[in-house]
Amino acid sequence: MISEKMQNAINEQINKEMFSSYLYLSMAAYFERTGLPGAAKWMYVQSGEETGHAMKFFAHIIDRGGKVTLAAIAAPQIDWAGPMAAFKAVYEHEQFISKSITDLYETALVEKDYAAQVLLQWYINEQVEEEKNAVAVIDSMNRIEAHETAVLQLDHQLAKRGK
Ligand code: OFO
Repeated sequence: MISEKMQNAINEQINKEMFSSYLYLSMAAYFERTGLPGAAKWMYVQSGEETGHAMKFFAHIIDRGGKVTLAAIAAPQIDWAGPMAAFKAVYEHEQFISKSITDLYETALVEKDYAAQVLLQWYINEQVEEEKNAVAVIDSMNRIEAHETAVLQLDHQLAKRGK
């Protein structure tokens, strides 16, 4: 059985993961609107991953006989100053999520919740990947600067994201 404290903390994280999914879906719409379908594809894939993250926590609470409590998902931003601003926002958001995951891990340590600790180790690794992916796109964009053709080439590359 999961403690109430751990359960509540995971429920809050489910909301953050669902918000992440919503945020990246909003970015996908932004990229569709601004003619960068490859970047939109990247965001659709990312949005789907975030729903998966939420569902992994969801299943954990259920498996341990706890109560999943879904809260309202805040409205995400709908416009960005450009592709670089959007991907920088991804990186900032992922840093925020990484901090949130390590806070959850601290709670699992205090609660002596070993099952949650094992689950959270997966998320700690995943956050390394999430931050790395955002930084990789920002780095490519930094090299491109204002060359429109190169932006379109990068967009073509982003369209190849499988998962
Ligand atoms: Fe769920 O990792 Fe991104 O937000």
